[in-house]
Amino acid sequence: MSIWEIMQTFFDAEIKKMKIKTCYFPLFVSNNVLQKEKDHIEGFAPEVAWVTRSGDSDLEVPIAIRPTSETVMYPYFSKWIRGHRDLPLKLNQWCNVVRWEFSNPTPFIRSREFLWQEGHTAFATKEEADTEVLEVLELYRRLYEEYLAVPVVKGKKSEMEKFAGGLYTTSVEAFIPNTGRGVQGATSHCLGQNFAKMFEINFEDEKGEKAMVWQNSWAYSTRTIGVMVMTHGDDRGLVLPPKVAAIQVIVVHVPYKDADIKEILNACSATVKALCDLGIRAEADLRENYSPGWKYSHWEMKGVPLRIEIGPKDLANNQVRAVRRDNAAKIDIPMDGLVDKVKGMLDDIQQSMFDVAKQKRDACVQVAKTWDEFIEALSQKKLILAPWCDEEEVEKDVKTKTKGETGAAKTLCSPFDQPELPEGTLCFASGKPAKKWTYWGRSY
Ligand code: 87F
Repeated sequence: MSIWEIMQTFFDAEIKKMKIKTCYFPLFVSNNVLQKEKDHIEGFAPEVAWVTRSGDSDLEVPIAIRPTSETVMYPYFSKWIRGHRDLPLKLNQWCNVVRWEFSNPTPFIRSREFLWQEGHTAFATKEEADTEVLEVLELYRRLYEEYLAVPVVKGKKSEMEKFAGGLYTTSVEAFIPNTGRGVQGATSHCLGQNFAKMFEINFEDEKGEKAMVWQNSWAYSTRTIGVMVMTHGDDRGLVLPPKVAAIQVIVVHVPYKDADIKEILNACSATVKALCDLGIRAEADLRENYSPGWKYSHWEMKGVPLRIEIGPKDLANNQVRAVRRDNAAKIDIPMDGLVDKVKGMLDDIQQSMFDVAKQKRDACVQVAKTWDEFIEALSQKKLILAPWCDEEEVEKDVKTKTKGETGAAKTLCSPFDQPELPEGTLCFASGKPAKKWTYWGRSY
């Protein structure tokens, strides 16, 4: 839970700078309002969970549990927005949602209940909405890259993969080299005026004329944690980036038969205090009923970025031994200047975890210019960058042709950062003129 809390603290402070207000709407959705969005939730309907009973009696009308809150919030947007001075209306709520997943629920990645933030905003102009979509997407990038040390690609979803209720969808996309799968990290949608029409969210503009609002919605969920775990974890367990680790440094005492244990314990406690005083999240594991070796594995499994061992020899030399979780490097650090040195090491771990993850991710990127290259790269679990004609029929066709036990290949996003597309480049799948470079792969 600390990981979530740390990310929440960062993100919440950032959106408050953007003047987004905190709100909370109910968990239960009446069938009535849910049906308002009928066209758009049609595809999602099987995932909606319903409360049908209380105690022994059936409810007169079943009540849905929110899978997302458009239908809960937008009736109020319609009431609250009257004139242009009521705009922009920018709200965010932190809550849980329920989606009854059938295919392969996976902890954190695809679970039936998850935590998220959902931002819902309304503007007088499309320009303001467009700007915010990208501002929020940049926060998602920072969350992944600066906090979770996970490299992501920012880009635009295809028409097939976008949120059907919106105008366009942007996302940050991660890739898991071990499984060769892409994973959508977070989305920031421009909804256009679709929901404004459905929910009658109108306002009187500066000229006194009736106008419709432009809306956005954006979310990241506890899936972020799953992506981080898969990116960094190894055979010994979790590996946590220091910035999100609840315990950044674990101090373990190493007793020897004849040594003065009191002195060692005191040194451990003093070390923890010195670190904590300067804002490092340090704790000591001074339990007598576990051996140092047992504790090492225990804290390694929990992903603690740095372990400090203090034994009689270290005391005699006025130093401690530090062991990094990410690369197992062992370093003796003099007691003098310990805190600064530890701070530096934590920064270094954070950076090096990102660098290693990026290097592994980049090594998986494969450019495919023809169908054969595409199929070959797919079989090698690559993150495929291919020139594409951007036609829905072609994406459908690729999906059909690549359907297998491990799922079909689909577009992940078209990166904002586009490599040069030379005149005359053809689509890898259709042979028509290519319009853009797009990332493809199997995904979670
Ligand atoms: C499942 C059941 C019912 C996704 C669902 O991405 C409805 C839905 O509307 C549904 N699964 N969606 C799309 C959610 C779109 C949008 N909502 C606000 C976001 C960001 C936060």
